[in-house]
Amino acid sequence: MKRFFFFVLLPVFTSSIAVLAQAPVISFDTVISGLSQPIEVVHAGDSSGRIFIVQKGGAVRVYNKDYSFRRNFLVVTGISTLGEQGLLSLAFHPDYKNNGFLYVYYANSGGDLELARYRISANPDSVNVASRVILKTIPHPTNTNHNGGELHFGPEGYLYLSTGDGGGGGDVPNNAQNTSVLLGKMLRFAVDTTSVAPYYTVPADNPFGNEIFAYGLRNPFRWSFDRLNYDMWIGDVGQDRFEEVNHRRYDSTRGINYGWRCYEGGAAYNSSGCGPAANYTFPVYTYALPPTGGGSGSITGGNVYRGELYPDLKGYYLAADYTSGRFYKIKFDSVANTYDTSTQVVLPGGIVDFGETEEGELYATNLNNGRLLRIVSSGPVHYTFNGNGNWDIASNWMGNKIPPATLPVNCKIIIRPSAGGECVLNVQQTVPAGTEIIVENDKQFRINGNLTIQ
Ligand SMILES: [Ca+2]
Ligand SMILES: [Ca+2]
Repeated sequence: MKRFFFFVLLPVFTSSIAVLAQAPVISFDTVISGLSQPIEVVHAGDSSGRIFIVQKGGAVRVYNKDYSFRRNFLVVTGISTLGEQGLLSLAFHPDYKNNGFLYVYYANSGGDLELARYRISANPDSVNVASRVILKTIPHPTNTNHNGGELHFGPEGYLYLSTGDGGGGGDVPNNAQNTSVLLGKMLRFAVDTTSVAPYYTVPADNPFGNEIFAYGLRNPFRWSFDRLNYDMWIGDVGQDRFEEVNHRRYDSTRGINYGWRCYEGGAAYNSSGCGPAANYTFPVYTYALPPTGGGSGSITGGNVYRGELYPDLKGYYLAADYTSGRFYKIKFDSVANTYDTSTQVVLPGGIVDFGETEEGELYATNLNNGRLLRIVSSGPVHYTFNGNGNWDIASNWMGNKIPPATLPVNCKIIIRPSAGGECVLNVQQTVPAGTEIIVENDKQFRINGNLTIQ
């Protein structure tokens, strides 16, 4: 998110990116439009299926699983939206369903970085704005850029937050390497240990006795946990030469130094005060800025696809360049410890976040054209029906994808009736010979209509 508002042409830098994997071709379905600078998409993990869209200006909008608008969920006030500032992230407490706590991260009216907690009101679609408490304010003087950041809860219930290095260029104060400054870091907070201000404590095994969990980051604007295994994937926005993707397994991330400003990607940047290269953890993937063909500017780190609709896409980490619209599809082989990467341009650019729904389907937000986009794969589709109800109601299907009247080949239909009750399907459906129809949970379903096997 380095270059929202301007574009700099640099000399062409030739890279040698090997294209190794036959990744599925991806495209977008626009599912919600007319948003105002949507900067993040998240879910509440409360089995409601609702989709929450965070807008840079401070509003959070809540939608039903079928993309119909419910209402404005929250407006965060007292923020600055200059340049890269604004409301940047929202995370729901893992036990949100019971305690109603949610956390937001933004630049406050003075430009400092702030982590705050709210609580839901009696209306499940409306936050009690008077409930706001500030957990942490991190001084971020001088510059409006490089704020980070994204919030996620880890498997141990701690809250993780990525912060930018303080901005400008070159990290002149050397914040990212300074383990007593909270800029240019992955931070970690224990939020369930106290009910009094500041509503968190430092986890006992944080490596430096403060909120820092890992360091040496420049602008880790977007990052994620792999929902399968909590591997940490960080997109770190580079200076002038390289954008980078960092990946560590969950149990090998604490205390890691990701290198900035000693290194930009794998290349030395400013060696003043730096130790030997072995002290630093280098990215698993970098791309030159701009690559041949031109136009890259800022990486938006994404997620590993763990959804069910597109079996060929499973296990791929997706990231995108904000400026070029170039997507990076990285498949990590945990046995060989290798990373196969392929690229694809999906225009227009403007992607500032990837996020999952509760069921694990992957979405992206486009800051510039105000859209929520569902990631679509060219590979086979597994249409999965959940619960009980009508075949032709989109929200009964995983990813809101109803099988088309005539299915393409190589698809599966998975019927997953919920426990109890009879699954009745009102259906007019023609399926090619050889299509697998799988009924799970040892249940039966009854068809009203025509299910024609060709
Ligand atoms: Ca780095
Ligand atoms: Ca995200």
